[in-house]
Amino acid sequence: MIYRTALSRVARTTNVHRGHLSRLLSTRASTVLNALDLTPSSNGTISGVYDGQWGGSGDVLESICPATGEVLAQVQGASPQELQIALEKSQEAFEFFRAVPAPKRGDILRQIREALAAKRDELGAIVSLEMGKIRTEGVGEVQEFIDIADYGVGLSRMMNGRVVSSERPGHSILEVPSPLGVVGVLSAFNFPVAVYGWNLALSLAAGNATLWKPSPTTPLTSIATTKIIASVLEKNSIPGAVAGLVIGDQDVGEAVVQSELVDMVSFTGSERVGRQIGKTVQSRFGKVLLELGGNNAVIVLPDADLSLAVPSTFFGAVGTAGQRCTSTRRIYLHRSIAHEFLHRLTALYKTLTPGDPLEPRTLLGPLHTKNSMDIFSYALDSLNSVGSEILVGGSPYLGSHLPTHLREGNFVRPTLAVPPAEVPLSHGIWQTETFAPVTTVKIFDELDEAIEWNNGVKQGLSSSLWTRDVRSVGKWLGLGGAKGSDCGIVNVNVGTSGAEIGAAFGGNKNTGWGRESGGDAWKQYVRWSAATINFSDEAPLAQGVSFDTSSATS
Ligand code: UN1
Repeated sequence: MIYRTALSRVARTTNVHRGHLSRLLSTRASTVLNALDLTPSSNGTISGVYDGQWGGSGDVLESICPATGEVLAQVQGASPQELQIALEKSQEAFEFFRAVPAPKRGDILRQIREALAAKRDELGAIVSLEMGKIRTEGVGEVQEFIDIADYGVGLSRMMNGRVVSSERPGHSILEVPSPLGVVGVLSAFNFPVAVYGWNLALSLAAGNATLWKPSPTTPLTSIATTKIIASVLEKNSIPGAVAGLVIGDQDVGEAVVQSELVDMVSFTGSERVGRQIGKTVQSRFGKVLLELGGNNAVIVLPDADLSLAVPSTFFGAVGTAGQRCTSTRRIYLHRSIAHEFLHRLTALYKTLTPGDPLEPRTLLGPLHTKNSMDIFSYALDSLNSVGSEILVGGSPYLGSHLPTHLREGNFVRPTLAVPPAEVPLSHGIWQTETFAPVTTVKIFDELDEAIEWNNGVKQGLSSSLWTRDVRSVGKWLGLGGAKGSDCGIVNVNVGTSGAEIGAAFGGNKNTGWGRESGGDAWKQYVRWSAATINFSDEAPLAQGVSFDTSSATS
């Protein structure tokens, strides 16, 4: 219940530390930071490097609260030399950890799961404070880490290879998974806990060392998370570099991507950066796992249950202030229900009011950065330039429209827009992923047409169909070779966002083809070898090849 207390004292400030850079922090923020032991050292900064020991002598990054504009802390990231040491320690940690039996690694993960669960609300609060998502979603993403940790504990006893029949007598073939090495995780601001959790849980169960380079704008969340994990590793005498942390800007990320010491790079972020990372890692024949842009569509058929479809689409479009990779960007409505659907949806939009993400009743938090505000404004300019009808929203909140303590926050009005029917699908309005709550609407007459629009963008992450008709469902899922959605996530009567951890998560096409989280995603975190074993007294060749050496030796 730290939030209520924090809010009631929001105007008060406390002196958070004693160093020469001492400054005042609001009680709202210091309550959240103190609960996670995030206190600056004597030079006024918080250490942003962990490789078994905490350090950080590189660039100083500021963590800024998106709701209030308050500087929450200064974090000192990795210098080039510290990064090199962290990479080497990751390698050493891997050499140790690979020999720990997988179920024992699972036991470590179970303890990490327990430690995270014990701090779930506190970690959720730092996510809300630093990233800006509302409280239930902040806690929800810590829950997502807990869930995938459970999954990883189970996996640690099930990461099995196979025995394959050989065509040769007295032979057998094994497919053997072995730990991969060092996995570099470059995560994005929008899921500063869960996406790292997806990677760490699988990587750790598989016997790897993981080095995390989080978004430079959510450093406190990553430090708090790493502290919890480090305490478990240290208690079990496991090298801390099994779950290392290097905070920094682009240069630190690039160094991780380029390093031959990193066997796999798992990157979540923009298509532009992902394309570059893919090339760089490929050029040194490393493995790469990409989770890039989404441009997710909802299709609503005449027989859809609108009492479910409308609120679910509302959450998909405005939840996390439109900053999920899986957020709903496009809504395709059948002509017969379009009017009713939009009437109900705009009514819901109009109930939204901006608020402090730490306050339990808030549904609309801020955008993460000022840059996100520019992205929002740019999208609106494009929509207006083609003469779109703005059904609701259409502008940022001015400071004077906001409660006093949120005046510096990055708040915008979630927007629903209907571009003119003649604007082609190839237009940037339809093709560009806008990482903000801007959703475009179009009317269709035939499901095939709507599926074509769904598939007619470069990205291929998530998609939803609302219907009760099994024939439409079969087509949408592409059953029997039907031309359905080409996305990695193809939902029916469920919104585009909010996937559970059980299935593999990821997208096709420009979304990067990566798969994280559940399903068979773990198979990417190991190296596979095929081992043919001959336990006979003959040495025949496969495919009946005869290579007669008798004349050569006679
Ligand atoms: C992301 O936006 O990068 O499916 C991840 C969802 C969440 C994860 C989103 N479970 O919306």
